[in-house]
Amino acid sequence: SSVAAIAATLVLVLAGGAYAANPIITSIYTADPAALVVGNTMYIYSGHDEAAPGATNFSMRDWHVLSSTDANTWTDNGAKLSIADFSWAGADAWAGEVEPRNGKYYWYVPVNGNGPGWMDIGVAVGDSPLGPFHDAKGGPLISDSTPNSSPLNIDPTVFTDDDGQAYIYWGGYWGVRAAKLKSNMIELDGSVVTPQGLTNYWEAPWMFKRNGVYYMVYAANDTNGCVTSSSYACQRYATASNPLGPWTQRGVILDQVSSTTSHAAVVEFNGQWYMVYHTADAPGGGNFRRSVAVDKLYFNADGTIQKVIQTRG
Ligand code: FUB
Repeated sequence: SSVAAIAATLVLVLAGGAYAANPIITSIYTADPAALVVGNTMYIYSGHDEAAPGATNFSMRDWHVLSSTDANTWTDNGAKLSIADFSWAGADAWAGEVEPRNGKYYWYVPVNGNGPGWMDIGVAVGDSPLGPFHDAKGGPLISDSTPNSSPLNIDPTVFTDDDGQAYIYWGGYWGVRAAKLKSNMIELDGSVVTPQGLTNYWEAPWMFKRNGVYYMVYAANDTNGCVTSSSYACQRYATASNPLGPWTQRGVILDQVSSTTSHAAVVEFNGQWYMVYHTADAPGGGNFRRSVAVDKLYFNADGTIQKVIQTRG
């Protein structure tokens, strides 16, 4: 009833969890958000779902940049990077992330590299958070030379430590990998390692540091208190005292969402922490027609993270 709806809204407002309008953009379907704060603006680098209603697979060809100065009202700045920007790629503009360095913005993206394997990771570079961006390498940063090899080279997340060393983490479908990046941000530095302790890892790593602690947020698909079916995913997080681990898994911070996939970013903006993620909640939405949502995230005094309350509608 409308009385119940008003009461539910009041409860959320009083709990401090109310949030204006999820999904944040409904003019297109958006997915796989990565957040970046530059000055007074939060940018979300998002995928773009173009699958037809009822489709049974992804149709993703470009990435959009969303922006806001209050984490409440969002602008879609349009497609700022596309498969067509990588001459060596042909499809599958999956989950990317932007990392700044020396006044440039490096956009790491998984794409179908048209090689013997399936997914490669490329990197584009631009002079501003909104680009324009162009292929920084002319070929993959990480390539898949083996058909159907596991883990897939998808979902890169890049983190720069206080000493200036940058790290890249990636991988989905049973595995995560990590490596150092050279200061040019477009070459791996040293060997690829397998981080330990990211229990039930499935895909979508997101790395950040707070009060000297390294945090890894990731999609997990275990049915042990996390999801109702392994077709779905929740967001777990782990902490470490070293950027390459080993990690200690700390719990679930986002329950299963309405889409089968779950992909999140955690960011501090104007003194408030947020989780940015996706759901199937938009009108006409679905597993391949997803939409980005934003909700507040809270830390406990001991550095652990409270479960995010999904505000819907
Ligand atoms: O959007 C395509 C894939 O689905 C992403 O790479 C994964 O993180 C999952 O969201």
